[in-house]
Amino acid sequence: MSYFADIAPIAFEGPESTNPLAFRHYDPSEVVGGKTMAEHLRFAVAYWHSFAWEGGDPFGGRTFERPWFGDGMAQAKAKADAAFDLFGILGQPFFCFHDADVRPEGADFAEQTRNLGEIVDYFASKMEATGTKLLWGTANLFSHRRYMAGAATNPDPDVFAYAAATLKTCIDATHRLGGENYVLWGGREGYETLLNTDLARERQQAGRMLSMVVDYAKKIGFGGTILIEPKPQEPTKHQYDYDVATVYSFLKDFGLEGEVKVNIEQGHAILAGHSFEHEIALAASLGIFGSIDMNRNDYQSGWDTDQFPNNVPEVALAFYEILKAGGFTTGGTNFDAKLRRQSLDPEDLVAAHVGGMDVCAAGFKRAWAMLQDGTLEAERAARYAGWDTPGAAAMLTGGTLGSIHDRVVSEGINPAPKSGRQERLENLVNRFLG
Ligand code: XLS
Ligand code: NI
Ligand code: NI
Repeated sequence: MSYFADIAPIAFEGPESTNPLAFRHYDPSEVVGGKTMAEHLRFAVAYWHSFAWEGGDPFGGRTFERPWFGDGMAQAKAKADAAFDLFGILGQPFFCFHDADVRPEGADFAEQTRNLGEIVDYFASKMEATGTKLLWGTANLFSHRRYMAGAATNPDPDVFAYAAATLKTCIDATHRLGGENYVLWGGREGYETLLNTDLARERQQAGRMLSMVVDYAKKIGFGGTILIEPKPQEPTKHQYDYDVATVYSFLKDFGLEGEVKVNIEQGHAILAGHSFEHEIALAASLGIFGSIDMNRNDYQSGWDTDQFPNNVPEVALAFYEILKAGGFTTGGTNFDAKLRRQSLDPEDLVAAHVGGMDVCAAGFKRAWAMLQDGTLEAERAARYAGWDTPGAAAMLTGGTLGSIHDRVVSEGINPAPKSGRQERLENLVNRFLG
C-alpha cells in the first residue's frame, strides 16, 4: 500500500477553491506565451529533504516515522516507491537526488557503488513507467565523516581520490538516468579556521577537480549542464563557493566559465547578504544562469532553514529575472525545501509541495504580466538612453581620458542629476505583485 494511500492526485481547481490539496494557481497545462506552465516552471522534488531527512535539528533527533527509514536495500526501494508515488500525486515532472539519499551506505567503495547501481536500475524502470525525469543528480561529499575537512579541498589526497571516484559514479548514474544537469554543491569545501588551512592550495585542488568533472562528462557524452551551487557558509564557517560573483571568478581562473553554470538557491542568496533576484540577475548577466533551488529562509534566524516558499511577491521578482534571461533551458525549479520537524503526516509533505508550486505559479504569472506590460523595462531603458548618443557611445569604444576631457571642455558638459524614480517604480511593480 502506498505511503500516501488515501491522497488523490492534485487537481487544478482555480483561485476560488478552498480545498487544501488542490492547485489554485498552478494549472500545468495552462499556456503562457506559447509554453505550458509545466514547461516554464519545470518543478522538481528534492529527494533528500522529502524522503531522507528524519526531522532532526541540533537539539534533537528524528521526529518523523517513515516506514523506509533504515539502511538496507529493501528500505531504499520502499523509499523510492514512496517518492515516485509523491511525484505522481503532485504531477511533478522532475526529481533530484544525492547518491547518499537513495542507496544504502555500503561497507566500502565497491559496495557503495553496487548499491547505487541497483537503485539507479530501480529508478530507471520507475521513470520509464511514470514519465518522471531527473532534473539533476549530485554526489553527497559532505555528510560522511571522511569529508569533515572537505572533499576536493581536503588536505588528505586519499579523500580527494575517494571524492573523485564517487563523483565519477554519480555522473555515470545521472547520465544513465538522462539527467538534464549535474550539480556540485561544496558543502565542506571551505574552512573552519585559517590557522590550519592553506587557501591557495585548496583552491587549486578544487579547480583541478572541477576540470576533471567537465572532462569526464564530455568523455561519456553527458549532454546536461554542469552546475555549481553557491553558498557562503554552513556547514563550514567560510565556503569557497560563496556567491555567484565568487563562483564566476573561480570559473574564470580555471577557464571553465563556458563549461559550468550556477544553481542558485534562495536561502543561500539571503545568507550571502544578497536577494535571490540579485543572484539570478548577476548570473544571467555573466552568461552562467542555470537553475534554481527554490525555498525560503527565515530572515531572523541566520540559518539555512530551507522552508517552502510562501511569499508571492518575492518569488515573482525572482521569476521576473529568470524570464528576462529567457527562462529555463536545462534548469528548473527544485524545491530544496523541507518540512518543519513537527509536520509529521504524509499530508504535510503533499501540502507543502502544493503550496510551494502554487506560490511559484502565482509569482511566475505576475512576473510574466509585468514583463509583457513592458513599462518597467521601458523605464529602465530610458534611464540609460543618454548612452545612445554618438559622443557617449564613443567613450566606451575608443575613448581615452584625454579625448573625453577635451569633449567635456569643448561641449561644456555639465551633468544635471535626474531622479532614479525608485518609489514610482515600486508603485508600478505593486500594480502587478500586490
Ligand atoms: C545545502 C544545499 C544542498 C544542495 C545539493 O544547503 O542546498 O541541498 O542543493 O547538494
Ligand atoms: Ni541549501
Ligand atoms: Ni540546494
